[in-house]
Amino acid sequence: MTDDPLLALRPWESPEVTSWGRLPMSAVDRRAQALSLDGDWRFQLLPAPTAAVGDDWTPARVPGAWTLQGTDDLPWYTNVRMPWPDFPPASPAANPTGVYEREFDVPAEWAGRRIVLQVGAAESVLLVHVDGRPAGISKDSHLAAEFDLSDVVRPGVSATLRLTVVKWSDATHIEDQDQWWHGGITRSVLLYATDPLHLADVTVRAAASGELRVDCRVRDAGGALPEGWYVSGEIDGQLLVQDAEFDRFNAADDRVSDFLGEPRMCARVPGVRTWTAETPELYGLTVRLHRADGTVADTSYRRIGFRDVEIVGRDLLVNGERIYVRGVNRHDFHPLTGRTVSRNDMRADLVLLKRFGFNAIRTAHYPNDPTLYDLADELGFYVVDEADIESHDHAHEIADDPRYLNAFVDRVSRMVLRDKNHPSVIIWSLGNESDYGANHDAAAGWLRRHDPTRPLQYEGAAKLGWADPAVASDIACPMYAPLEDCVAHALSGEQTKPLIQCEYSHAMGNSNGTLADHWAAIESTPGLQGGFIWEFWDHGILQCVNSGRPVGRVGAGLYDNGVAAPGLRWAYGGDFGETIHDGAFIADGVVFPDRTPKPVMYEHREIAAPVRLEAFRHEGLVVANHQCFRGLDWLAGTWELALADGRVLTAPAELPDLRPGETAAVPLPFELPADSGEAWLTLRVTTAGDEPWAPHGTEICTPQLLLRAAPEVRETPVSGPRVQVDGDGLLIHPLLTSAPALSLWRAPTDNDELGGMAARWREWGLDSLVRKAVDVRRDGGGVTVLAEYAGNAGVIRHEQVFTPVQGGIRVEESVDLPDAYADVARVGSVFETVSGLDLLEWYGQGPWESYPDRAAGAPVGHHSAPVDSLLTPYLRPQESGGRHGVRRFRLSAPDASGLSVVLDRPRQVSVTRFRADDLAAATHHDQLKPRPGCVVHIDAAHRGLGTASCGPDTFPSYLLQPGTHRWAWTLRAL
Ligand code: IPT
Repeated sequence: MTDDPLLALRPWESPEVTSWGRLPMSAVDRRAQALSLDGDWRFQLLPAPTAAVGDDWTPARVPGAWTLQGTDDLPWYTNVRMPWPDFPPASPAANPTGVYEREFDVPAEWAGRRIVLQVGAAESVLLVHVDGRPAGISKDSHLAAEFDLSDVVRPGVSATLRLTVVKWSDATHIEDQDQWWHGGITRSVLLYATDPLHLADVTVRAAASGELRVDCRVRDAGGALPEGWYVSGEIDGQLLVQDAEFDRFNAADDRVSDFLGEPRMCARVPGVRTWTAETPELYGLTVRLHRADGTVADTSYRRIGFRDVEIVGRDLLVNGERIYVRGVNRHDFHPLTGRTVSRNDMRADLVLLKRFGFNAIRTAHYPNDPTLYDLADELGFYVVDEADIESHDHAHEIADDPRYLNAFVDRVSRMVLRDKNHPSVIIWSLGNESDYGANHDAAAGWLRRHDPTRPLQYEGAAKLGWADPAVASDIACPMYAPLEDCVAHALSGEQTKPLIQCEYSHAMGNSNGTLADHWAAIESTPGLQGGFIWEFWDHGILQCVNSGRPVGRVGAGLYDNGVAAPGLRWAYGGDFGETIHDGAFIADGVVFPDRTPKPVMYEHREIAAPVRLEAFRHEGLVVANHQCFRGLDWLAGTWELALADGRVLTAPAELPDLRPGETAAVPLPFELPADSGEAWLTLRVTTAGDEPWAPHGTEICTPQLLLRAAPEVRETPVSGPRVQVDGDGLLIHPLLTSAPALSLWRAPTDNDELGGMAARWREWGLDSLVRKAVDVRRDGGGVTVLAEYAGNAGVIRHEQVFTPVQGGIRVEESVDLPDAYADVARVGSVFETVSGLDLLEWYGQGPWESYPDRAAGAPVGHHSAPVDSLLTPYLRPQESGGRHGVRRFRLSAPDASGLSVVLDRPRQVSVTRFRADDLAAATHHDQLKPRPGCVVHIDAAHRGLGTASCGPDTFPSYLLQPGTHRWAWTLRAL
């Protein structure tokens, strides 16, 4: 038994206890007036909350996770499964408990003031003691907890603060999000003082009309409010007026007591500049609370935005306009510090997202760091703010469990109270993956009453019926719904709510196939308004390979461009010795753990392009403004004409003056040179001036049009020199170390593995086909080779015809794929080159990686890159580095020797240092050993990527059919 009353309550196994001694959440931001208690604290990790605290202290960083700071309690990754078997509300007896202690000085000038401690976030139960006396309890791991310490500290005297953080609890069952499990105090700890007479809360309603309403909640620490206090306010210099009608109404209402500390102020801002994600116009609002003598007792300052959000019919409107939601799901994440993220890092996240065309964030799956919302207001993002409720593993039991009712309402209401004044927040979310029950309806009831100005959504409710008016979701917000179901719903005549997928296009590994198809449908189907890609980050934790421990502390130069330095690697599930875990499912973001964009980011950037190009008959173009609120004046353009013969012509572009949604015809900027073959026109669009998120000259998009198609590539056979093959009919060539052979396999992507395709390919033996030459025939200088590959679902016949052509060898290939091999990874040739060929130059799509169903963001042009840079280092090695639509390429050494390949038509090509087997055998990049030569794949056809690791596979049009495939290419020495 313990004599500590907080421990005696055993709050880690009492879902009804959400807090004790905690102040109500408030939107008044005290960060600017606070003393920081961040830094190194005394720390010890106990095996259980009831274990005795000893004398053995080590320093621990606050804010931070102890799981990343050298303790033996390491990060642990599970998705849906709880890391332990206990049934809610129980938690395991072995329960790491961090005890943090430090002294702090209470300034002498705080005498007579109200002194408040704020703990930014603690996982998952926080117990507060000051000088050994209990001061409070809090749960709700991703929102701040405040405690009034006025009665327990003495100004001018120092005090000892102990924060005890219990890692596992009843609350863990509703914090079962798909992320690493950590323990610690993950956001800042602050101390501030106010006058006893203070602004307990300020609620702002600022409409696009310029109407402003500010509701204040005034309280006095002593209880009764003193005589004669009043409030005043101003917005960018304009004074607010107290709403006399509101006061009169309240005074006449006998339900309102004499204690009326709730004044309302109003203003009308003429010619208001409205807030949207495209035009994030902010105004400074100051609210002052005065004593009777006019002196100021308390002040609240915040930036606000004037905007409306409403649902009309099945459209979500911002300021009366239908918007597109180009969203991403975002966790608070950092590869060194876990869920502790600095302002600079959050800003960098948002700047990157803006530059790649995103305009919306879902704070998956808990309220993100408060600074994120300030930055979203400032840089312009629509935010779906999500409450910290995910009971995934025990969803059904908990949704109706009255013991958790309090926690549901607590978490939703505290989020709303904190974030209600942010213009960026346009939708509230009740949480994620928690089934649907009475606890949700209770929280929704509170929310609708408290904030009728925003819609709410909840996927678990919406899935009971996308059009059902009775469920707690104003948005049809499915996750990973097949596109055809979304389109069918929009066309059904039954749709009543905007359809915006809360998660779609799962970015695990080499993924996000069909993103462009989704957006083609969204932009052409009334009722579809977008969605949130899953997700922003790959949650790789930087790990020392030798010690197996996380690096943990921020230091320069540890990682770069998606690849960890030698001796380090990006850890995923299982790498910290977790007994149960979900492996690389934690690495499913559009950026690497160091925020390097994956190729899908360029795909997204183009899909979201604010300026588009269309062909206009034969003599002109149509330029279109695809924004909702802005003209094109913030953009500049350059025309670029890429000709197949290698020439690139440029000319400055004059962007037409277009309002949102308008189009204009413009003349062709170039006369097409005769005889230059295929011709592509690109409009390179950059920022004309400095944007808060992009300096002048930042590339925004590169819309492209084909002006003239390519003539067919023809080669004329010549006599001699004879093509050389060995006894097995394998090509002998001085530049090749391995002759061109049939390839039907790729190192499985995460989608291939989790979607079941890879297992099928292995079953068919496609990963280890053995070649047998059955016929080698000479015909003049050429050779025809027929080979058979004995797969487990039938023999595959492959023919190669080698013909001498001017300066090289023409290779014509065909393969007959029996019907049993429906849906293989690729059909093509693979060969390997001598070492030293380190530069790839190609004419085709690029410069970044592209695949058949993810090729909208890689313009056709003349590209080059070092071979060593071509593989994309997805955390778990897999097929990557492919380039789509390649017409020809050269591989060269520094002395300009090397080889060139001309393809019969645009093909998928990849050049890396790795065989498919090498990639498939490795679990992490530090295990890969680059081969000295190049491994070259030329694919007649390559399967789309899809998103089957979570969600739909690629579309049938991107699958490979059985039957005969033919392709041809010409190999020359340079
Ligand atoms: C869905 C989750 O909401 C999200 O947190 C993440 O796990 C994502 O999938 C996949 O990475 S839930 C899934 C079981 C549909």
